[in-house]
Amino acid sequence: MIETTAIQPPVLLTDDQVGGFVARGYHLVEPDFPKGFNEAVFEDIRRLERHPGNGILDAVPRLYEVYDHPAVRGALISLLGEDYRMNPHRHLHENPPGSQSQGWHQDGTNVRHHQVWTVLAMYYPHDVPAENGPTVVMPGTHFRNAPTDRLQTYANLKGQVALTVKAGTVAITHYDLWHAMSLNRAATPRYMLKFLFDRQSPPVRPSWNHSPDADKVVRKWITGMVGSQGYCSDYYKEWELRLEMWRWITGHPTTIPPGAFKDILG
Ligand SMILES: O=C(O)CCC(=O)C(=O)O
Ligand SMILES: [Fe+2]
Repeated sequence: MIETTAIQPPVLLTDDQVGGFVARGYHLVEPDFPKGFNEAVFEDIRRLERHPGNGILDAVPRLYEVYDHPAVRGALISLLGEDYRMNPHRHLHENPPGSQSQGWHQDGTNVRHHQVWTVLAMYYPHDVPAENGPTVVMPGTHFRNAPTDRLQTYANLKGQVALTVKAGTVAITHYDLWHAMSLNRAATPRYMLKFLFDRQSPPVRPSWNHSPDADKVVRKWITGMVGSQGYCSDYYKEWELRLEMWRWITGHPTTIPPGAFKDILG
């Protein structure tokens, strides 16, 4: 008899989680990898003799298990549709002890939009406490196309979030989200595997665990304060943009006239 390993069904996101992604521009997945898995990846990386560039998947084949995990696949299907693809560009980011922090930036070129075509999926094979040089993200900035030279002059931003994560976390971010590597004050390097995933076709219906009551659930994300803690006017200036993204990803190819969110969400 031939034994086959059953492929586990993907764990799709909820309306609340997709709403959170739309408003903040990122979502954290904490897959339940088998005991010892993250440690094994960590060891594989430490044993690499040279940086493999895009060859990291062949150099550390265990990484297939990260991106095939039902929780990771489910999140990617939810945000990019069932036919999403892994992009050939991927990179092992080492943040060595004593590093300088990186400037705020957006990856890719300055062709930005309010849709979800590409995400970064950053996997951390070990715990990343604050002193170990976490990736820092600025919630809500995937809606802001900032000149790269201007971004470089920004330092700590009110409301920035350091991704202090536990081993095995996969941080999925909108491709346009502002982010940066922070300085590593610890004695050990910080590793992060950055993989990109691309949507192949525009959404025609929600590809997550969607309920008919979704609009009630996401209203708090569309109109809630994201990013700066405390009053700032940007949060309501983004309402229309968030709604535009939410409508697009649920399969409504529509442009929202200014102020129309009240008619749509009640
Ligand atoms: O290493 C990190 O935390 C982020 C690195 C990064 O964003 C980059 O090099 O583009
Ligand atoms: Fe980056």
